[in-house]
Order: sequence, then C-alpha cells, then structure tokens
Amino acid sequence: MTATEALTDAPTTHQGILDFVREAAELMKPDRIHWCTGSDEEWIELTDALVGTGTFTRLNPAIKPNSFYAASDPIDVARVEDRTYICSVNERDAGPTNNWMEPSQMKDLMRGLYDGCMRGRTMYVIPFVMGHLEAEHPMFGVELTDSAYVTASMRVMARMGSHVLERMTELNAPFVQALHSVGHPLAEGQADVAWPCNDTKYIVQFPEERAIWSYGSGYGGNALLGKKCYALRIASVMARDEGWLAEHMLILKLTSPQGVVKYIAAAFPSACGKTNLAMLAPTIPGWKVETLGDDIAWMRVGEDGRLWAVNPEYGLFGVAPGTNEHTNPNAMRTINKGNSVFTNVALTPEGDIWWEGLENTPAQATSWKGEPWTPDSEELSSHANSRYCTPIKQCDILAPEYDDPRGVPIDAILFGGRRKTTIPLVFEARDWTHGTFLGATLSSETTAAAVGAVGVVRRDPMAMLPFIGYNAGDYFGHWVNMGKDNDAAKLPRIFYVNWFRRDEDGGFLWPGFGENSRVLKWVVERIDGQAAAVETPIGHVPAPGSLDVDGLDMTPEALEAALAVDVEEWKAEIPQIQEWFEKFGDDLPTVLWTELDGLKARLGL
Ligand code: SAT
Ligand code: MN
Repeated sequence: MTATEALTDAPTTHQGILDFVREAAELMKPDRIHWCTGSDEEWIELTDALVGTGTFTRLNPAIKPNSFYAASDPIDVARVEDRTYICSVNERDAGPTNNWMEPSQMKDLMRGLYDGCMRGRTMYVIPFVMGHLEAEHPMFGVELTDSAYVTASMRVMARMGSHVLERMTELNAPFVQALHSVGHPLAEGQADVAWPCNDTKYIVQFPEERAIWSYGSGYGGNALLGKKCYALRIASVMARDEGWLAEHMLILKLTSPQGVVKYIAAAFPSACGKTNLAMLAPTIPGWKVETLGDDIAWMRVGEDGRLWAVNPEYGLFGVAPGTNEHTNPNAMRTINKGNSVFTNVALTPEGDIWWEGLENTPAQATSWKGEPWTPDSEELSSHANSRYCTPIKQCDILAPEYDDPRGVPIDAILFGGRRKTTIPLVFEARDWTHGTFLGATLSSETTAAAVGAVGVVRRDPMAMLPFIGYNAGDYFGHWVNMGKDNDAAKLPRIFYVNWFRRDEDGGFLWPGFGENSRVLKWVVERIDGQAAAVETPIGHVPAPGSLDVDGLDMTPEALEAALAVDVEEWKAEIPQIQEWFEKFGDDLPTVLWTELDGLKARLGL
C-alpha cells in the first residue's frame, strides 16, 4: 500500500490523523484501510466477518440477541504485566514499579516487529473519545488495529466513530496515538486462524508523547487501548501534569431511604469485585444503588472544591465466572439484553454461554479451549479471567448522571483488596494523608486478570500497580498534594474495605455481594456524623452495634472476627510495608514514612 492509496477517501482533513495513519500504513503494510464509522451497518459487517473467520460464534438470537462468543488462543488470556513498559525519556520516571526501556531503543525494536505485520489484513482506524464528547477538554484517541475483534469490542467499550472524527477534525484536536497489531501477518493465500496473536508481546506506553504501541496480543487490556493503556497509564501522566486523578475505580450512586444521595468511588485490583459492587443490589430495605462506572474514574477538583468523577468508558468488561443472579443480578439483566461479546467462557448446545457459578449448569458444553465439557470434567469450562463485554447503557440501574460531562461529586473513596487475614471488613482513615498511606500500602492476593501466579499477596497501591504511568513515588506525592493544594475538608473521606477475610476453616467471614450495602450504609453514616466508630491503631473501625446487621444470618463471633484489628497480625505487616516503601528510596514522600512511624507507635512498636 502506498501512502497516497492509504489516504484516498480519508474522511478527515485532520493532518495529524492523516500523518499518523499514513506512517503506520507504510510501516505495517495492511492490504486495506477501513475508517470506522461506528454505524450499525459496520457492526453487522464486522461481526459477520468475525463469524466467517471463526473468531466469533453467533449466540442464539432468541436467548442473547446480537451477541457473540469468542475463544482466544490459550496463550492470550490476560494482561501481560511483564511485557508492559513505560518508556519515559528518563528511566527514573518509570521506576521502580514499571518495566522501562529507552524510548528510541523500544521504537527500533518494535518497528522491526511492526514492519509488514498487517500484510494480508485490514487496518481499522478507530477514532474514539474517552469520556464525553461534550467535555470541556474532550480526551481523544485514534487506535489503529488489524483486529476486527478489537474493533468490535472498542465499539462497545468506548464512544467511537464518525461523530468523534468530525469533532476532532473541527477542533484540530490533539489525540493519543494508539497502535495495535496482533502480530500475525498473512502471506499470499495463507489461511487465517480464529485468534491470531504472537508469542512475542509488547504493551508499551510513551508517556511524554502520549502514545501507545501494542503488539502480539488481542486480549482485553492489552489490545483495547482506550482502557488501561490510555485511560489509566497515559491519563495518569496527564493527571499528574494537570492536577487531577486517573484511577482504577468504580463509581456508584447510593440513595438512602430518606432520599439522601452519596457518590462513592472504590479502587480494588482487577477481578476483586468492582463490577459487582458498582451494580450492587442492596439487601437492606429502602437503599438504592445506581451505577456510574465499574473500572475507571477520572476525577478533578471542581470550582466548589469537591472531587468530581466521570467514567471515561462506554461499556462493561466484567469477569464472567462467579457472576449470577445472586452475585450480580443487574449484570445478568444487562448482558441478557444482548449486544455483547463473551470471551473464553463455555458455549452450550443451545447457543448460549455458560461459566462456573452461573445458574442452570448445562449437561454438556464446549469449553473455552474448544473441548467437550460436562459437569464431571476435571477442567473448568471457562477461563478464570473470561469476560463479558457489554454496553453500559443497557444497565437498568445506570445513574442518569452518567451522561453529565461534569460527572458526580465523590463523597467517599474506598480502597480494598483480597486478604484472607489482617484487614478488617471496613475502617476509616484518620484524614486524607492517612488515606493516601492506606492506598499506598494496599495489598491484595493476585488474581487471574494478569498472567502469573494467583493468590500471592502483593502490594497494589491504589489498585494501580500495573497502571501507574510514571514513578510511583511521584504518584504517591501527587495524591498527598491533592490534599494539600485543595481544601481537604471538601475532598472525599477515605475508607479501606476487605470482603475476603477468612475464618480458621478457610470460609469467608462476611457474606459479601448485596450484603456489602451494610458497609456502604456505615460509610455514608460516618460521613454524616451518624455512625459510631472506635479508634484503633489502624484507623476508625465500626463501634459495636453501629454496622446494620439486621436480618443478617451471621453469628456475633463471626462479625467480631470480621471487624477485628489483630495487633499481632498488624505487627507482622509492618516489615512488609517497610520493605515496600524502601523500594522508592528518596522518591517516597516523607509524610508516608511519618504515617508508618505513627502506625508503629500506635501498635506499640
Ligand atoms: O484486561 S483488562 O485490563 O481489560 C481487565 C482488567 O484486568 O482489569
Ligand atoms: Mn480493571
């Protein structure tokens, strides 16, 4: 393909976009270029083509209209953190939690991989905007990809298409350049495979240039570049530079029986229940949850001094296994409306999908590996990180404020992880800086959302470990400064939660899911000065009787154990926190050492 051919029929005069597409096409040498419009006709063409290549299986329209099943290559099932790089100009700006390579060295290496990588394929040009097109500063991007699966998924997950391109052209807007290839060129006459990808994978962010280069994977956060790569890694750098926050947080609206509205943002690592909490069906009478977002929050201090949050995404990319009518009835209703893509779950003979934990276990199915599966099979039917990808607009409990470009003012931030021990069900930080300390020392057992061992406790600061696009010490400093540069009294109160604490027999102490509404109630009652707390060395824990457990089937002993602050367990935590902080050397804000000293003193160390 010559440069002129690439630009014939280009539906824009935006020189930056034209140059980006031309240069990429010269390097990657696709057979065709397709400028995405985002129209229904385009969706039909794309999905028909994906059915044709065997990437998609159309689900039974009577059960899940306009929905598709996909199974990935078993080597391409999750984010690849060890292949993910922050290629800042200075190594220091990526350290110490990110992989780094000198940008020009990385570009040389990747140009080698990209050279001719789209032969035999179509390059899709996806103009998109993260957040609202009507935002004061719309956050544009253009993803170039050779994957129709990615293109279809991007249409669900981000606002994209002709209306976005038109606005970009009108404004001659700056945009994030997002290059993606599965790295599987086709020679003349070579047949395609259902899930093209490459053993070699690179997920690379160039923060100063606001550019993303991804290669070798077609999966989720590796390939839908508006999501983790842009809305977290690149946006966190923009947020640092401009004084706001790009965070791995759900956003929900909670209305009390008296009609009092509060907005809560919560950061949990991948596959720790953000989607379920965002769509919670409260078990306590009269309380209502509405959803604003399930994964990413962009938060700016408004003129009123409060922290206003928007969800930059347009879809939900939820973990499938464990989702059911009990754990997340709202998600079930959302996906049952159709228009969804299911990846690495099981396919039933009726043309429906199934996964572990879903009701109505089928007598037989095809597993995500394409093998016959029955309930007696030793292997799971679905990959632990299998996903549903569905339009957020289909969610019945989507809060109307979702469409407001100003977002919502956040009253409380929750940090949480998966911990079998030590961390109580809920406690409140003493102030913003202490809350920053809690976030900076957040820990969680690893999940299947990233390739690697599962169940290992690691520090995952603000649930952002894989997503901080710059030096994590500076990131903590940025959080501290948000409290200093603004009126901290107007900022959200900060809490720490742990739904996953276990008893001696390994069972969960707290029932979780809809019952988590009881914890949310305590949180908002704290904010309104109504709920009592006891001061402990780690923060404020619910006073006996202050957590509403009315009608909850739980022994007083279990509740006490769920809320307990075990000084010995906390003493054991201290050397781990110390070691974690030492990683950052002089880049760690000294106030975090002061917080640790305070905690040690309160523990009697
Ligand atoms: O694969 S994604 O990054 O999109 C989902 C997740 O890991 O949170
Ligand atoms: Mn996530």
